[in-house]
Parts: sequence; structure tokens; C-alpha cells
Amino acid sequence: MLWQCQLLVTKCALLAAICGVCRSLQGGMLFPTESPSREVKDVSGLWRFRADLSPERNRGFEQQWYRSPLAQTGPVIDMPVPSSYNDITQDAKIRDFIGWVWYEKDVWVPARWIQDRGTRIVLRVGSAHYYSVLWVNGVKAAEHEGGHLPFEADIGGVLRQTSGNQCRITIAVNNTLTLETLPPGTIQYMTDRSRYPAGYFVQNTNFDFFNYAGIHRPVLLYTTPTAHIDDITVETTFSDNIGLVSFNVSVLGSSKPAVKVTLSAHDGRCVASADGIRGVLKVTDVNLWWPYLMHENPAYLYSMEVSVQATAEDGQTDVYTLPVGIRTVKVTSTQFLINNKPFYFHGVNKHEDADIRGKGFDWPLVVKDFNLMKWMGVNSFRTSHYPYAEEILQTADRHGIVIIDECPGVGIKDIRSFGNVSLAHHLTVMEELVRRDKNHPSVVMWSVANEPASEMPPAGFYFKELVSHTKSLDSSRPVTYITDSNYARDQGAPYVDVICVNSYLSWYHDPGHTELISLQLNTQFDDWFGKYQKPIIQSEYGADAVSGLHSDPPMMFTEEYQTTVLQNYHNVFDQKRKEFVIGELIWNFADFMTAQTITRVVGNKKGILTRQRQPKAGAFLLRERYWRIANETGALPAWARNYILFKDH
Ligand code: GCB
Repeated sequence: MLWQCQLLVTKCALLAAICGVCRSLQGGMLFPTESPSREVKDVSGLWRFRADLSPERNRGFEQQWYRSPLAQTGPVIDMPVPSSYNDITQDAKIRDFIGWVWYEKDVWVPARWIQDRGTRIVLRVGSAHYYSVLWVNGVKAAEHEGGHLPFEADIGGVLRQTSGNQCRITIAVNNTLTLETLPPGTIQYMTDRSRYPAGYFVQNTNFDFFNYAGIHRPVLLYTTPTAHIDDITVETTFSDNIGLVSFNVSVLGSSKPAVKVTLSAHDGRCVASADGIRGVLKVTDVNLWWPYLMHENPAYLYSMEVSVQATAEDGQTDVYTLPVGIRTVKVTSTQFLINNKPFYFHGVNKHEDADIRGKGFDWPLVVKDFNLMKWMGVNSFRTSHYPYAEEILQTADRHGIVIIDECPGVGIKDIRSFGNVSLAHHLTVMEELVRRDKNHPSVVMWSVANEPASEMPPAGFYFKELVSHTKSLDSSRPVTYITDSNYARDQGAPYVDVICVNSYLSWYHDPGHTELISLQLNTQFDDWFGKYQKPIIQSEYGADAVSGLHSDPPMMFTEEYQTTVLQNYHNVFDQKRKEFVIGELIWNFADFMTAQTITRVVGNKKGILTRQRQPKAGAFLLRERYWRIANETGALPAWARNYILFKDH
């Protein structure tokens, strides 16, 4: 209670106190890139850090820690950004901390940015978990709710009015979850004084990953001219060999901007151009964006340069270049079509998760993961259970890996989380997600939640609203939410385009009895298809395997048991993919950290790779299977045919 109140009180106080020279941005969410008119300065790196360990966790606000350098109000430690803070120290209090933590960094802002009044200076946080407040030189600049999406603030005004080039950035981040946050959680105070000391509380959640917190993605300073491109929306289609790219450009700071849009091919050749804030570009002999292993030349990206010339008085020009993949997505009652060809998801579920850095963005990890996925013949993944870093989606665009883009609606199990406040927040998060990710060709479907308690009556209304709102934001992609095979009386499934089902046969049900998988999985598929006549993805299945643990005949937790479960599922998939099953996503790509419970041995071990990305037996099984499936479709590029046979293992 105290926690929720404090969070809300702080929120109201902040809203009231938003200062005149800074404003939090409501418009587009273009990824900051450099161009002739834009500069980017990465201010990630080492920051100063303090967890507010006071009993109410609000000493920082009472003492206004943002007003002076953090080191003046108490001890500070080094904290890398981006990274979760939890696993950085040797202190269990920091690992398990709940409440406000404070980050601070001094950065130099180039003098010309400040001197030139025509330059907008924006501070952008890629993501911070969960609730954030941002100050610049002690002046409040932004606040943001939600742990997996970016937020930014125009800080030019405050820089010009305060101390000039050197600027002190302070960010307070609170990981407290409530019934209305996404994901939801509750704080439980333990009142039995014979067992718990005064004030003792725990955070309860209904999701199965560690609630890592901190500044998880890069912090960037970037500039634009004051008259600038705020947002770009593209939608693509094609007919015969003509590609069509409709675009819509939103410009701020200029009443009558002259907008020019040019589309260039890989070799730099301009293939289409148009004037105006909206229009359609026609590309003859189009190179479509194809998924990995579906075409000789997958992941073709055009470059769309948008150039905005403001009115004569200010004379500014802003330029932004967006990669554009031309492709279509359609769903029939039994198929998922990309560019009108059936697409079968042979993929993985992932987590943003690794040793030491937790959920902190890390390029070596991203590149390693894409190399592993391509090695295994993975053509798709789901961003279970929250939006991933934009850099990951960009990498997927460039490699042709298809994405089901999921919002953080995971663990919605309490009936009180189906209320109006939660729904309003969920809709806002979907808006932020679609605004951020709408232009990625790799993103082919929105997932609005994972395993909500969809049997509860309010779930029907809740998901009808969510799905229809998401469709109103983006009509070009199907919408789903992930259902649990147990929820036979699912209230939300009628509204989605694709049924995604999670099941753990012979694991959570009938543990040890892999001989039942075939019967039960057939029943599962026939029931869902019989009821809704919509294509089905097995969006999770798997079994824990502690790497190096063996037993034959297989026993639970061994590598042999994991492969046996997989094989039994695969036999059924091979029948049902001839009918209406359009994909299989293993749970999980890699082992990952969870809260400490009696069912988790230092985390969830359902990875086919260890947390350090070393393959278990299941990875080799899956690799053979995925390459074989890709081979069978007949669309495999020449270089990859018989890859499995000739490639060194
Ligand atoms: C699920 C959840 C996932 C869990 C997984 C498991 O159904 O969607 O978050 O980690 O099961 O291993 O229990």
C-alpha cells in the first residue's frame, strides 16, 4: 500500500511540477540517427549510483537529491549504463532491491548545440525499468511509466537557462510493480512480528523471469533542427513487380514545410521519389523483403530519405533516413502469408537476459544471438515477454528474422488487473510500442499479452478493446495474444487473428510421461482449431534441462528428457502443419534468470542453450529439424541447400 501510494503521490507531484523550459515528448519515436542535419552523442558508460535504502524509499525525494551532485548527499558507487544494477555488486540488498535508485552523470554538450537557437537538443533513454523521473541540472525534464520503451525530453531550454555546456543528468528509477503496471505485481507486507521484522515486505509477481531493473538501454543526446521530422509512417504492398510504399511524414516547428522523399536501392540508385508529407512511391522491378531461408536474397532494405525544408524565414533543412523493407503480411484460416507465400514460423522465444548485465543492452550478446539463430536455422522469434531494444529489431530487419512483437502484458492473473486503469495503461503501452516499431519489416504480428487469466469474464471485454485498438493503430499486421492451453473457456481468443498456444505437456502436466504428448497435443490442436478456425502457433513448449545432466531412459531435468519432449512435440507438429499449425517456437532459446523459488535451479533451464550460449543436445536436434523444414519448403537459397549435410558441425 505504502509503495503504491508513494509511487502515485510522486507521480502527481511530478506532473504538477513539470517545468516550463522542459517538456516530455508526445510525438513520434524515430530512432536517433545521424544525418547532415542531426548529431548523436552517446552518454552511456559509467554513471554514479545510489539505491535509496531508507525505510520508505523516498529520502531522495524528501532531500531533493536531484538538486545537487549525488555525491554531496551520500555515498555513490559506479554503475554501468546500459545494465541492470542487480548483478553488478556483491550485495544481495542491491540484487533484490525494490524502490527508487538514483543515477547521475555529468556530460559535456557541444557549445555549438547550445549557441545555435535553431538546434533542438533531445535526451533519450532507450528504456529504464520501471518508472523513471529525469532531471537536467536539477530541473525536471520528463517522467515515464513502463520499463521497456524509450522516452525522451527536449532539454535545449534548460541547458540554455542553466549552467551551459556541462550538464548533470539525474535519473531516478523505481522497479515497484502494482496491480496496474505492465507487468503487474503486488507489494506484500509481512505483519507477523514473530517471523518478520517491522516494515518487512516482498514483491509478488506472476511472471517467470527476474525483475531486473535499472537503465537497460543506451542514453543518447541528439539534435534536430527546431523545424524537424517528428515521425514517419510507412506501409508497403506490391502488385506483380511493382512495389508500393505509402508514407506519411509528421513535421513539427514549421507551418508549411517542403517535404521531399526519395527511395534508393542498395547500390544508391534512386528508384522512386515524391514531394509532400504523404504519398505513395512506386518501385518497378521491386526487390521484396523476404525472411531468412525463404529467398535467395532475403532481407532486402531500401533507404528512404526524407528531407524537410522549413519555410523561408527559418530556412532549416532536416534529413532522416529510414530503412524500408517492402513486404506484405496476410492471414487466412489456415495460413500465415508473407508476400503471398505460406510462412512457417520455425523459431524461438527469447529473453533479454545474460550474466552480470541482466537485461542491459549488449552488442556482443545481440550479434552472438543472431549468429546462433542463423546457425540453428531459426527464421523467427517472439519478443517474450516485453518489447526488446530497437537495435535488436534493426538487426532482425537486416537479417530477415521475423518477429512477433510482444508488449509487457505478462502475468495478468489477478481479476483486479482487468480494470479500467490497467486497460488505459495497456492501451498506452500498445500505442508506444506501435509508434516505435511500426516501420520494421521484421515485425509481422503484435502480441498484446502472455497467458492472461483469459478464463475470467472481464478478459473478454479487456482483450476486445486491446485487439481492436491495436488494429486501429496498425491495420497492416495481425494481432494475437498468447493463451495457455489450460484455458478452454478463453474469453479473448475470438478477437485475435492467430491463436498462439503455450503448453508444457509431460512437464507441468503428467510430469515424466512423454508417452502422453502425442495424444494430448493432438487434442489441444483439434480443440482450438475446432472452436475458432484460425491458424495456430505453438508459441511455447519445452522442458528444463540442466546442461550436462544425463539419463537413459530419460528423466526430467536431463538433456535426454528435453530432447524426448521436443521430438514428441515435433511428430505432432509435422502432421498438423499440413493442416492449420503455422509455427513452433521453442521455450526457450537460452536459460535465463528467475526469482528464487523451489521450482527453479538458479533460473529457468528450458533453454536449448545455456545462459552462456553453449548448446545442449536440444540445440542440435532443433538445428537439424529447422534446416530440414526450410529445405522442404523449396524456397531455400542455393547456398543453403543441404547445409546440414555439408557444413562442419
Ligand atoms: C510459460 C510462460 C513463461 C515461463 C514458462 C515456464 O508458460 O509463458 O514465461 O517461463 O512457461 O518455463 O514455465
